[in-house]
Amino acid sequence: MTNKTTSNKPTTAAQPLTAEQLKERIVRHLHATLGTDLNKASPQAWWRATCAAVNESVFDGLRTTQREHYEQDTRAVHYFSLEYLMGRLFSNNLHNLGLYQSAKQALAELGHDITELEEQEEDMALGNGGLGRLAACFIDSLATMNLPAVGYGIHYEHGLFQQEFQAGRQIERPDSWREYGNPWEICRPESVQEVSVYGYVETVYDLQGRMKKVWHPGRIIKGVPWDIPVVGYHGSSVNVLRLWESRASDFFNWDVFNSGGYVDASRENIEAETISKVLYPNDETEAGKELRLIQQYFFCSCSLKDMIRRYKRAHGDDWSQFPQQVVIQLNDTHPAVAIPELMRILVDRADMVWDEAWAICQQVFAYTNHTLLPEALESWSVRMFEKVLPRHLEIIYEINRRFLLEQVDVRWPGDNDKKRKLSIIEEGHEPMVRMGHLSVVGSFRVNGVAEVHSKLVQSDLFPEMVALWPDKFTNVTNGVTPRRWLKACNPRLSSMLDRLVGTEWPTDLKRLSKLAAYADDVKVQDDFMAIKQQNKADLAKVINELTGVAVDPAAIFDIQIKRLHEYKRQHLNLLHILALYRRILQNPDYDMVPRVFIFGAKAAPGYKLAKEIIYAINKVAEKINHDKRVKDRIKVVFMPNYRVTLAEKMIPAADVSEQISTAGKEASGTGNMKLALNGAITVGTLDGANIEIAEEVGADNIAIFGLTVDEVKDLHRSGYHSRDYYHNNPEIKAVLDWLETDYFTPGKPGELSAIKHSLLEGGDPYLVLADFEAYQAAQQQIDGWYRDKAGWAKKAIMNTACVGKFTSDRSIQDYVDRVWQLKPCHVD
Ligand code: CR6
Repeated sequence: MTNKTTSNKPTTAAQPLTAEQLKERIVRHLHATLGTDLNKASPQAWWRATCAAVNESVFDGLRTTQREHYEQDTRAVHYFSLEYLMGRLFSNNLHNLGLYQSAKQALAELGHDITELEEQEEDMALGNGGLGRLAACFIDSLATMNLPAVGYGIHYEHGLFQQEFQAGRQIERPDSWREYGNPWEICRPESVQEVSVYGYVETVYDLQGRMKKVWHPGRIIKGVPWDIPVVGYHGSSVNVLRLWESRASDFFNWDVFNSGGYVDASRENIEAETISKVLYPNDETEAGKELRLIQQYFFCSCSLKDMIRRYKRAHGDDWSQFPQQVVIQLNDTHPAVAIPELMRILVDRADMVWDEAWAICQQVFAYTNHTLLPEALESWSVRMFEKVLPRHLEIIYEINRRFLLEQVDVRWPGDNDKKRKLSIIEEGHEPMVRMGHLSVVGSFRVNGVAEVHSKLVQSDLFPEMVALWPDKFTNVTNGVTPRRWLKACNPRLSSMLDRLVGTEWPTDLKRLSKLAAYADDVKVQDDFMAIKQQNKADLAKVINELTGVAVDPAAIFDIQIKRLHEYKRQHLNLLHILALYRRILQNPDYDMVPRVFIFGAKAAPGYKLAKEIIYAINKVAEKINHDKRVKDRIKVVFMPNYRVTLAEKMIPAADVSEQISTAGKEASGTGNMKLALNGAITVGTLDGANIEIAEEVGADNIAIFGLTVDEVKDLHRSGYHSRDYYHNNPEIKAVLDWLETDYFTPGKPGELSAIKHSLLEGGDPYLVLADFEAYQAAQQQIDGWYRDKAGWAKKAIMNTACVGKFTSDRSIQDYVDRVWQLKPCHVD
């Protein structure tokens, strides 16, 4: 390989711009790009002019990085993801370029507060939750570590819906993040691709009598690429996130248009543009909709063709170097259709023999599994697959035929049970294509996202695949970028860390461990808690603006932020709040440290029970917050429209981090890492990355409770009867019965009964009642811990000090070592 192979330590930023130089740029763009003037420019115009000023540096880095990668002919990772939850880019780009302070000063001298201008930016919410945000953290790390990488995805016109509450119920509003354009993206018409769907396959024979398959597509769609530069931290690399927008193909349109069918032509236009219109708002569920399959295929096909075009520019028609130059990471099974698509391109288009093509595929793809939940494991009906991608279905059949014959039957001769279990096609009334099986068969490496999860992927999900290919399976524990999730979002704590452990921690997070030496230092404890207090005061203002609820920053801020799902058990948190409320009503002197329970969560629009849980929390909040007898010991707030930008305001202010999923259900979690990094103490189950967080911070600094993965399995095996807990624990019985009365919904008894119903008649599939007792005990432990100010400060400091492992730089280094075999390429 010809890569320049220096260490992947980021280089220091080139001479940063002075505030004076930035001022000149901003004013120039105000005039020349925005066409307005200092005295009449709106905050939006100021923000855009500043973005344009910043982009001068971004584009410089982009050009030099691309030139260097081309000249060095670097091996690169291609991250295929249907989701990128980027949030805002303004302060992120400024921080990563080392320009934040200069920009702050420049804007101040121009009469503007930088934090106010930051509010001008819409979140780029092209993702649902953890999986999409992980992709965003990963591309930040890749650029920071000078690793050649391209992110590929969809340029959705509408990102994740915006959430409002009306009388306590979730209402979804469309998200139009780029209604008035987005200053960070560049359209690349020169790299447009065309993608086919529908139609039929013809078998033909060439002059040598060789059989060939010819796909006659029913429709051709144009993919227009939009590039978002991804700026590494204080490094010189600027990578690209390339997002595809669908348009009607000109060719198809003109045909219909010329024959007088203007209306038909517009219909085709609309249908083609529908593909990238909207992000599916489901986290951990698969709807099996045709449009979703087309979305997946559209972006995979565009991306593969784009990669191949770039490869051919350097290597012509010689495919032999392709596996050395290219690795594709599949972010869950969503882009798995890329496997048969690459086979189609190689076999049908490049006339390669099957074995040679398959050998290439198997060196190129790697697959990350992000869930064990059965409802999230993708499978497509054979019927639909055949309609949308008839040639790909044939290819999948052939992949499967060879797999069953050459692998499964050799290993387990004549064992039809094994074949049935391992087949990519699930037989039955409605035959299905299993995308997880396809991903494992087509990849050279498969990883889970936390130690326990990777073990379960191997033992419970794909045990036979492990028997066939033990070396294929590995773990890469998730991580988060400390640039966004500490440096940028928590400037107070960041400058304290700069003083105590030096300024290198953003790219070498293990350095935070030096902080442990100060955990008993009274001055450091006071400073640390004073910062937390200020962050809480800031959040209290935001809470008041968004919900109208006044909260006291002296109370414990207890935060649960994540998608709303039964397995995440926001309703366990709610039952505990009800129990506390009941204790207060029964004993007016009930002694507890005042606590503010803060929620942030969107429910998938079609997920009824999740929406009922939101409604119940809002109604309970309303009642408790207005009940004088509570004397402010409990406040409950549900922050509307939880998103990256809100997370950045909430995480620095958290005292307690709720990570209370049923053991075995949360693959990793990443919010758990962000909160611990900012000094929150976790109340959590032994699930996902909580286990590794507990190992790092030590048992004294985390409140672990509840059933373990093995105990959960045993309980299900021996027969779980949630009613026993209801009848045996008077507190559980009382709070569930309470929900059925009209106490929280005056005049409307039964409005909140869905929760009780799911926990009793519904069998409580996520063991809420089984874990209640242990959960309330852990919460009592938290209450006790908080009363000891110095003790709490020490625990909080130890959390920040001990979670260096969870930087996404470490995750990326693990991928490099265990999967990608990639070398950094320094850019001057
Ligand atoms: N919902 C997991 O549930 C994990 C992320 C990123 C999830 C979560 O535990 O941290 O992926 N899974 O690995 C899927 O989206 C399928 C998630 O975000």
